[in-house]
Amino acid sequence: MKLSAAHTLYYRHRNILFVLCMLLCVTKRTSEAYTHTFYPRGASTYSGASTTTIISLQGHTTVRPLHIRGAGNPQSRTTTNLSSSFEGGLEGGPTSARAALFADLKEAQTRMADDERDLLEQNTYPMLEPVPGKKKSKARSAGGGGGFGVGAKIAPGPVVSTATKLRLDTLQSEGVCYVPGVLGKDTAADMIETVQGELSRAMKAIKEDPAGSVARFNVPADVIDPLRGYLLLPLRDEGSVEAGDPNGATVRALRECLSTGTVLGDLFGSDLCGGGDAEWYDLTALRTEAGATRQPIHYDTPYQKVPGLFCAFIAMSDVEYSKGATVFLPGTHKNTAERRAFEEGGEAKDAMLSKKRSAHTVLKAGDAVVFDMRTLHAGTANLALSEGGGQRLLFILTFRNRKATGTLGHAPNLRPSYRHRGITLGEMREELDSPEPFAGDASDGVPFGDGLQQ
Ligand SMILES: O=C(O)CCC(=O)C(=O)O
Repeated sequence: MKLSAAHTLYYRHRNILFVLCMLLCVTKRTSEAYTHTFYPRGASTYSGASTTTIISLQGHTTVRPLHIRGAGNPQSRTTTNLSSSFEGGLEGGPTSARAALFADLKEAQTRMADDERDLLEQNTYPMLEPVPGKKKSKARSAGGGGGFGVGAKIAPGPVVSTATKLRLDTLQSEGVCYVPGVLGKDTAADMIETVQGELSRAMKAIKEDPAGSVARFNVPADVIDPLRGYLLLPLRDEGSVEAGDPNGATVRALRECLSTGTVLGDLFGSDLCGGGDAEWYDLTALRTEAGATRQPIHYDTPYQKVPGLFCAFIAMSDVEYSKGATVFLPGTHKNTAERRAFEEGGEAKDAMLSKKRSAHTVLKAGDAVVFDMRTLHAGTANLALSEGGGQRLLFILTFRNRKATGTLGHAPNLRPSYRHRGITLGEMREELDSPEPFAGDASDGVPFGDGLQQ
């Protein structure tokens, strides 16, 4: 088959692209690093009821067909133009080189991700809950990341339930664990409404002042991706602050996720994840829309012996595979041959991926996947609306284990004035136990506030 010039170029240079993409993936969570990376991070405009989408950033339009498994391919598509969504002046202006670079990079990443999907696809299975007392759990034997490695040593720590111990064991041996029911259904539903409200406020704010984009979306306005992005959240959502409600949806969600004795709180509070001293690191919502392409396989923090970052992706509504799952490569948080093949790239990586059993999340509203951020993973494509795609909203919490002293590779995914203050899980728990959480000062004498004041 004759390859187009673009394909030929891509195949010749895909190893270089791979290294570039990995560097980007490691640093992409940092707004500080953003000017060097152009990785798509940020919430965005809605693509509307399109079947598929072309990303058009500041006049630079990508017209390549999306190659989404399970969706008619190539697909008809509509164009979402960020310039028109953010009329009134964007950082960088309509000829922003950064926006053009972003679009090119995004296209290259999608090609790489599609190749990886083809290699992984035969061995990808839904992630199941870990099952106790089996050498290989159902989940694990099905390739699930929820496998339970009997005999894996677990760090001693606070007394925890058998279920929590099983999850910790799984997290330690596989690097990832499916944890159902961390948020009540009502709280999850309230969070959707709250995040939608925060998103409209943030959009309005950056329309008036595009320079505020990094503080709210973690990326400059001219590279906001209409189909995939992060929204940095306040500890108390604006709606509840305005209503004078100390127990708004975000506070309730944090209580259900972080308090001692809760399913997720007991994981974050474990010695493995850093205990009460663990530093609060991410508070964000991840949104993808129908037509969002698959991400390349990546880790969020490079390998170091002691795991530095643990993250929970919590579904605010049911997420079918067609809306985009997260696919994990269990066990790749360790310095194994598989992990080294990934780092080596090229044929070694392809050979590893073609044999590797991977596990993708299937989350109902309120369910979470918790992972050691050294673990290889990727967001899969959110299909066209006609193929079952649609908005996916994840509530994300991350804590840093202070015992890990090596480089973490990314800055906190937090609003700017929440960062680098050493706010701990323990301190957040005390606040959540108080009558007016996060309404006053933190232990450093500075107000928690909305995270935006500098
Ligand atoms: O979209 C997902 O499920 C995964 C997102 C992710 O891994 C990332 O943005 O680093």
